[in-house]
Amino acid sequence: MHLVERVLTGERLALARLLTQVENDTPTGQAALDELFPSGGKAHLVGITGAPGTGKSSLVNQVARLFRQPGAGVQPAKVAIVAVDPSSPFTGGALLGDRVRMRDLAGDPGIFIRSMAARGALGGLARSTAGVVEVLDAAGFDLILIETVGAGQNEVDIVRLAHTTIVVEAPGMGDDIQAIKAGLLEIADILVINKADRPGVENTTRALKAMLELGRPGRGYAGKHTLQENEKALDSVGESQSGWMPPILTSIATLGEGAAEIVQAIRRHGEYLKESGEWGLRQRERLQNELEDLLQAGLVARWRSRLPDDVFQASVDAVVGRKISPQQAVAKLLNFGVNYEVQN
Ligand SMILES: Nc1nc2c(ncn2[C@@H]2O[C@H](COP(=O)(O)OP(=O)(O)OP(=O)(O)O)[C@@H](O)[C@H]2O)c(=O)[nH]1
Ligand SMILES: [Mg+2]
Repeated sequence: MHLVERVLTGERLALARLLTQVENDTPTGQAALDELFPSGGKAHLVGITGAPGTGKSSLVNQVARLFRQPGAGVQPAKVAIVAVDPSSPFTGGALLGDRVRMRDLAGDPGIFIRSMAARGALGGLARSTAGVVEVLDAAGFDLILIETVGAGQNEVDIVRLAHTTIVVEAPGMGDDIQAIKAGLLEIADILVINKADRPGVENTTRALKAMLELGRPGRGYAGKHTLQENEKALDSVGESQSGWMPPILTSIATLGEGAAEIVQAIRRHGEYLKESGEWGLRQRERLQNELEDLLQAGLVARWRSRLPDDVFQASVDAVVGRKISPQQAVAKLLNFGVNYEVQN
């Protein structure tokens, strides 16, 4: 049977093989993405990010486990975990740790774990992660947890994939809260202070609240960061303009404490997105960005392939010789493209 069909029937080995093709951006992978695309767009994509070692993997493990427990008559969700390793020197070893920690989930046929490795140019990782997530979505996973270290633009791009973004902090940052990337806080839908068994939880909570209120003034966030307070606000979705207020939750991932509240918050946020129409908006924005990126890359590649290299090099020479500015060179080259098109 064809690889894509085998993936759609839930064959794990076929899925793993296909993900490798997609990750490596092979023709097989590209064709499969085209074929699978109509089957996607159903999964709840949840990004988990935060500084190295804050307990993201431990939390992902707990959350996945809870989603797999059958609720009252409800079929447990099929969960995929994508661990993105930005291959920085200090996370190199952590990936191995993740595998060991997640091993207890591995026997469950409703859970699929995939580690991604950084490859190629910047943006490449975000793109291949998007492809991998697209395949998992089409393959019928209801919940896709994407773990990435919140370190830079590349990670923010990965997080942009998600419907729901969880930012994980650990206490002890206290007053030194600037250590948290303000950009990460802005994209947080749910904040988790993990390692709540350590001192300094109150300080961190206070600092996070202050930062959230600074970043989103006048939207009624003051003090309302418990899930219960959010529930009340959510009941009035549609009536009020207050929107979603990121709850600040605490957890001890190593003991599983607080995981149930995180699961509840993920579910509520998913409902909020759907009720408010933001789910569709986010989806549309993401696909539009993807379309624009691809269009740009495609146009440049096509145009460049038609431009004889000696013509390009002559322009480089002219710029290097300060005869014309880069701007003038580009104008000339673009014109050349037009003339070339007309002549041929
Ligand atoms: N004391 C305490 N330790 C924890 C808690 N959660 C995780 N840890 C420990 O913190 C270390 C890092 O946990 P991970 O889950 O690997 O953290 P991570 O954020 O995924 O780490 P990277 O992927 O390397 O960024 C491990 O030794 C965990 O056992 C917690 O709630 N309390
Ligand atoms: Mg990890």
